[in-house]
Amino acid sequence: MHEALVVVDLQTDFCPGGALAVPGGDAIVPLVNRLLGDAAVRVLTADWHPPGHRSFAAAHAGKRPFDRGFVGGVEQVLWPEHCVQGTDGAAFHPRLRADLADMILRKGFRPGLDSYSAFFENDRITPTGLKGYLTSRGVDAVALVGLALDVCVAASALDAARLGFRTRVVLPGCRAIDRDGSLAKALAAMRGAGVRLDDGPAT
Ligand code: VGL
Ligand code: ZN
Repeated sequence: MHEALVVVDLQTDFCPGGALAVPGGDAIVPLVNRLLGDAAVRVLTADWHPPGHRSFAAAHAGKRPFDRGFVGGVEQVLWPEHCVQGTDGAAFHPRLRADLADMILRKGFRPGLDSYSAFFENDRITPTGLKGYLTSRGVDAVALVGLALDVCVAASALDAARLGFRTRVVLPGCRAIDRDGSLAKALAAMRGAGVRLDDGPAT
């Protein structure tokens, strides 16, 4: 059985200068490339929203980015417009070795529903297909890196653990948005779910 490396949303809009920049988001690229080179199964995910997606604050009258609102019946943060399908901001970071990917999984493409996890949409029911892909590749363990640690990486890790994959998050390969204590909360949730928080390879 194999471990898959899942690189979450390492896209231009989540890096400094992007529409929903994660502090230091681009600093993880060299380590992520190194891990990709060594991984048995290599998956990249991409946040991939249609214009006017309901997770954008601009799609809700009177709401501003980082206010809370309802998207597909789910209460969540409303975001600045980001990762719009086909735009430069939705492209992978230019130095990410996307050529090494076995599989590229797009998520968040349903106009009225958001998708943090690489495994399920935010309704917690609609699958992305990743579980089937990994299982059919003989994967029983998942290592995660990417952006943002406290949003999509954490949601993906929690689902991976819940689905029965041995799951670790390689912390130096991640960066967080960390608003209102979201990072501490995400780390506690992952620990509680049996996700290993890995300090990464010795440099
Ligand atoms: C993400 C906020 C909105 C992420 C995606 O990839 O962590 N965060 N959409
Ligand atoms: Zn998004």
